[in-house]
Amino acid sequence: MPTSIKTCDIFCTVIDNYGDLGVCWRLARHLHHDHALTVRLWIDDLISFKHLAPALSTTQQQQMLDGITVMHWQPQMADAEPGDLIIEGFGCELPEAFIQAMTAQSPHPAWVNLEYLSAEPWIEGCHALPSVHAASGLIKHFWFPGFTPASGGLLRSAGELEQIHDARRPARKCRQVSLFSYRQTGIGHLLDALAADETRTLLKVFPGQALTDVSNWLGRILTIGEEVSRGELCIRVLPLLHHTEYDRLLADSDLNLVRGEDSFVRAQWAGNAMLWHIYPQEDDAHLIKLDAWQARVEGIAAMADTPMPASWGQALTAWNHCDSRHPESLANWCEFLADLPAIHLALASWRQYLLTQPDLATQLMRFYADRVESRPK
Ligand code: TRH
Repeated sequence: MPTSIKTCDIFCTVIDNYGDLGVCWRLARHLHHDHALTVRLWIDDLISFKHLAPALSTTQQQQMLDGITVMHWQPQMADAEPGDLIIEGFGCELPEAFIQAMTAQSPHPAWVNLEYLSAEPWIEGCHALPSVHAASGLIKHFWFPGFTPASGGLLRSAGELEQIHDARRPARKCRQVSLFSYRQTGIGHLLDALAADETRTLLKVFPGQALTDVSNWLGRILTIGEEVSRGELCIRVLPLLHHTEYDRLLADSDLNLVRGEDSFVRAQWAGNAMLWHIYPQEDDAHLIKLDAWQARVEGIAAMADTPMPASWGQALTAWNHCDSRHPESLANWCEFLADLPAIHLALASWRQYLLTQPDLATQLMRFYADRVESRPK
């Protein structure tokens, strides 16, 4: 292990959607801007990446973006000297030649496998466990991001929190809602409630499955830039924004409907009312993760004397069960909308609790600093 960590390689493959990419891109920036590391980010799909970072060129093998060296990771990768810290995003499997180069290096680089975020208690027992890589004999550690001090933490940077703070606007008459979700067959119930509500709502929807669902409800296909009203609901289609702009939009909304992993975490830092559409897994494994997170939020909100209204849990259930056994009518959307101020307070307490814990990049740097310092000299 190096005596101190100055350089880092992050590897990421894009399977579907933007989450893995979004998390790795954010982590790269935090390690560079907050911890002064020189970071190389290896991405196999620059076309997807360009949706989140419009300044990116999709044809260059190597380019600088926001202080990070972005490498197009192709099957035949050029020889590269490994950095001090190697992060394998979500078990993406490092190239054989790169592992050989790590083995040849003295001392060996620190090697981390970044896992998916979960609120389940078992991750605390697995977080930071070492494992010996069979072929090379190198040690790698499993890093489990989470919501408790015994987990690997959440991605957060002081700069991002400042931007969120600056993006908040004083109370307005028109409610602002952002929508970024997976397929939602039950979304019509929420849209009906918003259209019939006393308060006017501006719903900002992003391209993808959510836009298809909203278009189905309207009975016409919407395209980027369009704006349509039904009753008190005005729907505006936005293009995908780059990370900073998206974070600001979440901070400036009264309700964020988010999904996956990275937008889910960003909405928690925004601290406004939110619902999470969790990435659906086979055998409903995701519902256990959903329940674990809900229980943690409700527990902290109750302890802080800002109890979470029952309508939030009901809406969360309906939002995530709309294709299976549970009927969408489980949610009383009118009650949910009326409860938004109390839901906001409960989530503000949850945010406060999360802020007491060190962020993921800081924890990662401390973990290796402690290990290096405690080695026999
Ligand atoms: O795209 P996702 O559905 O990603 C998912 C999850 O990460 C899931 O855990 C993983 O297994 C699966 O991918 C493969 O949702 P997520 O995680 O919110 O990622 C979206 C990224 O897009 C996030 O970094 C925020 C970003 N984004 C923007 O930058 N601008 C935008 O306008 C929007 C709507 C999103």
